[in-house]
Amino acid sequence: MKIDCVELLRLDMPLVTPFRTSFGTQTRRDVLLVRVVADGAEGWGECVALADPLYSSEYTEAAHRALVDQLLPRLLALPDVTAASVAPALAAVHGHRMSKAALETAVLDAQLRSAGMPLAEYLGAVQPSVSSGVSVGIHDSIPELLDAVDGYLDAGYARIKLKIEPGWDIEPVAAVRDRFGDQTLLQVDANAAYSRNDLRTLRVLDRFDLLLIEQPLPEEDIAGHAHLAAAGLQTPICLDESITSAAVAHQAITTGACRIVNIKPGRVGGYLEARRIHDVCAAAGVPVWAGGMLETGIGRAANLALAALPNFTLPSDIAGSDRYFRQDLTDPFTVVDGRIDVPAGRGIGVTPIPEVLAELTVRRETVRRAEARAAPVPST
Ligand code: NPQ
Ligand code: MG
Repeated sequence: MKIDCVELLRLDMPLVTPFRTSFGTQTRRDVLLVRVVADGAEGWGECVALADPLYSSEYTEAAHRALVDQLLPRLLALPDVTAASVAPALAAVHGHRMSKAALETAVLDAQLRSAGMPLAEYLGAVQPSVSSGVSVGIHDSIPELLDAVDGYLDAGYARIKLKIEPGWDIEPVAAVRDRFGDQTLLQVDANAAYSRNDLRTLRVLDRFDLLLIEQPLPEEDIAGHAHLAAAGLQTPICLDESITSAAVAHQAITTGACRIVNIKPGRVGGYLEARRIHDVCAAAGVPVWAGGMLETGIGRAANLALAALPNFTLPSDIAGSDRYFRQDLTDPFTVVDGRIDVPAGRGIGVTPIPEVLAELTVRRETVRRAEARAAPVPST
């Protein structure tokens, strides 16, 4: 394809309820969308970076700049672009995986819309719907947490994930087990809030038959996770922040750092690398599940396609639209009997609702082919 222009859109979306994790409380979503126009087709990608660099080093404003200053000039210099050519064209730029992922996804969406193929089919999906779990933030009190979990179980979610941090771990997990029983699928996510010295606390969590404990230690400390496992932590360790590529996933698995992998396409540079991680894990007998970054319907649609691959055997962090937004950007995704349907349309299968997009958009920037190259000296 020949890319005509790329549009970056910034949206400000209020969350239905504040979302507190070990790194802070979020009340709004600062969204960056990438829209690619190529050969008359359009494609959409959502950048999952947060407004501040608290989950990872990337953040929305930096992602926007990286796209305009570094990534788009490299991509638009190519005469012919396919999704497979995006990562190689951007490989010289270190990091910035969330920006790269958004751009690659938009190109892939445009390509698949032109070809008339759903993303799920392209990726190798084997299920028409995906098991939906919900991520439950840190609350001010145990009764408030139990009310929230009660509501999500009523809504049909197949699994509960509790966000934890030192001081909010054993008590909330014990309270949820006590109130909702041993049959509830339950796991925890620390977002790197613990240290190797916290083995004693983490071992207490072993008593609660958790599906997994997600990213207890810092992103860089992959060896520390292997150390925890070797020191006798029984609950499977799942890595999220640490897994930045298929090569890192392979290393983490072979060194005993994790027995389960959370896959977020944004974190690893796109859906093509995400599929490679799926394959590496499948070959090693390591189950995977789809993470979530409070995406709008645009990011959620693509995540659903990936989560329908065969080795996604644990419930996803892909919740219904109403978990996070009163008004989603696309037709809302809904949980029915604990599952969400994978979009069946071409490409990612959804587009923004024009009126909603117009209402939520706070900034837009268009980069055209000629502008993306070094500006030519005007001739007289
Ligand atoms: C995780 N997500 O698995 C992330 C991290 C996360 C669903 O738990 C605003 C936007 C706040 C995205 C907080 C879930 C967020 C965010 C946490 C993502 O670690
Ligand atoms: Mg996580």
